[in-house]
Amino acid sequence: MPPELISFKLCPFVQRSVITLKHKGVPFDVKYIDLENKPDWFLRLSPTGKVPVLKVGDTVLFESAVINEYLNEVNPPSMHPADPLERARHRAWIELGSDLLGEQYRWMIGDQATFEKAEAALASKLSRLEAEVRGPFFAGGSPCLVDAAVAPLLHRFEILARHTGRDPLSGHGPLEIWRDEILTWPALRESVVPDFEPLLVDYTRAKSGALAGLLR
Ligand SMILES: N[C@@H](CCC(=O)N[C@@H](CS)C(=O)NCC(=O)O)C(=O)O
Repeated sequence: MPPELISFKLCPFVQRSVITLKHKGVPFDVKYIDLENKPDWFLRLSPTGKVPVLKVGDTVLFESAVINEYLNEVNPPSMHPADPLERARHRAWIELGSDLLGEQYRWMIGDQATFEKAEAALASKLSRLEAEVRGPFFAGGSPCLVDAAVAPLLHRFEILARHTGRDPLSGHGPLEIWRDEILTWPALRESVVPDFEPLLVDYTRAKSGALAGLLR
């Protein structure tokens, strides 16, 4: 039986796991849920009440970074470095990727004060990330788990920049090069539903934050 991914169409954490599944060519089933109205079966399954959840037989996995580690281990070749220290360093940057997704969400939906605070935090953390990117992918010529973890962030910035004129990646040259490479990655292109872009824009507009005011 293929693994089953419990998903929400706009969740960047789910997207991380879809990218890994697609990159590794693993067949899987998807079940979408409404996060505003979580079904009882989902709440029984998920200890955090959050997506993604990956069901492998009767085993329930949660937390996108953990799901990706599992998928990577059972579907070689590995998207992690062989050296333990280097692997640990990659995991640290995956953690920063999670933190950046939180900042991006606050930037996307927050009121003016929240938006400005998030934008300042993004500028500082993106500068640190920028210094680590070897290019064109995070660690060189082929995608690794850091790419899978950060791709949803770069993808959303690219879409929202086209619709608002506001781009936190602007001026971070290595990140712009990385984003452009990520956008051509087949696993990224196949990781979202076909109407992802209008859904993301509508979601941003509906939240009525400072960024929604810049939508054109
Ligand atoms: N640390 C979690 C974060 C997952 C997460 O925040 N998922 C959001 C959707 S993008 C969610 O399910 N939110 C529902 C809720 O918090 O009630 C992971 O990496 O999987």
